Amino acid sequence: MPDTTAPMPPTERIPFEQLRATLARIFERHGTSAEVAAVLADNCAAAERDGAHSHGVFRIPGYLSTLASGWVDGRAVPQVQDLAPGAIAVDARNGFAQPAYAAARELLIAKARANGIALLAIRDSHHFAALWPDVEPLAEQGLVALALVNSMACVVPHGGQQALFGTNPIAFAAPCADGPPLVFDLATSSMAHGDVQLAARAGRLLPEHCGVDAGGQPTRDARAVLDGGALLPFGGAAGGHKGSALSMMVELLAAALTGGNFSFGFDWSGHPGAQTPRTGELIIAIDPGKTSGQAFAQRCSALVQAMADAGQTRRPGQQRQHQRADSLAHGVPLARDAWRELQRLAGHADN
Ligand code: NDP
Ligand code: PYC
Repeated sequence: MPDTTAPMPPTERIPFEQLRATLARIFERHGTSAEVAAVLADNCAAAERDGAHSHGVFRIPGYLSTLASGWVDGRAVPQVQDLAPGAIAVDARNGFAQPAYAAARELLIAKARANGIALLAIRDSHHFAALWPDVEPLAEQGLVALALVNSMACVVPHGGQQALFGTNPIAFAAPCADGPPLVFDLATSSMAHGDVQLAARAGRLLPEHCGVDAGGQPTRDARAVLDGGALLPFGGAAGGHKGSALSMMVELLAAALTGGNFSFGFDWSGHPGAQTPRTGELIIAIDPGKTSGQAFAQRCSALVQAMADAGQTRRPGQQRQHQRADSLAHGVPLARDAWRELQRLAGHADN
């Protein structure tokens, strides 16, 4: 919960394209190829534009320390394998997941349209970002899409004593008539790890039932969760078994099915500064036209209307859409110091 009594730091409004170009320059200056830099910059700038702060520019130091540690290959060239009419595999070769996805996205779309459904299994990849950018563009092209990625062992399975699962998000997107796609994107843990870091930085207490300290005792202290403690699956005291089951499913689909590591299955201790999990990602694309014709997007719209009629005043993805419109109209809001630091990292001479 934001501390509304704390003074707000001075902010600036940065044109989206300027932010994107600055981030691309930062990535390239710190060890990625130009191609990888462009993909990561698009992703990170889009998260900041949409107000997805846990995976916007806040992540830049983590990307850079990981690149400097040699844990990830910022120049990796992904290898795409066309496995079957409905299946593609990509070996990211210890590179980032998004360039691996970009290398196979058009093939995934073509296969989904030809067969009604297709899956893309990415292995040996690092995903350090929000997941909705992986599905929203597919829904904008009329496809239903689901993406799952596992991360690093920091979540205790329901009833367990030690961290095993990642924060393991699931993102879903569906085309919706007369509006943007319907999108949700959520960690299967009580909170995203990034939000715990943001809470620790701001000195904010976590909500109840989010985490435990190094001794396994419930705590609301974000620092205690980060320093040897762990998160719990989402669902709270009464429903933690449900979040835990979904997280288990993500481990199986994003790692076991793709050939990637489980969240507990990699050892980065030889790379001090490494922060990006080396795991896997699964993306499933479905052409609703094969089963429901054009009716799907209309049905989606009808469902959204029925939810509003039932009193749901905010649908998933709506806050991001609002923030996106504001950022595109007025510039992306960034704390002045953060923007200066990004310019310094980009090597811009006048800063
Ligand atoms: P949130 O809990 O902030 O949001 C989850 C979803 O619920 C969003 O689609 C959001 O829409 C929607 N939502 C939020 N509040 C409401 C509400 N009151 N009514 C209706 N819908 C609502 O997300 P998380 O903290 O779980 O995850 C944050 C990000 O972290 C995600 O993008 C996720 O992909 C990323 N992540 C990445 C990981 C990785 O390994 N790469 C690991 C874990 C998380 P809206 O977008 O409009 O707010
Ligand atoms: O916020 O939980 C998270 C996360 C893990 C990896 C990237 N983001």
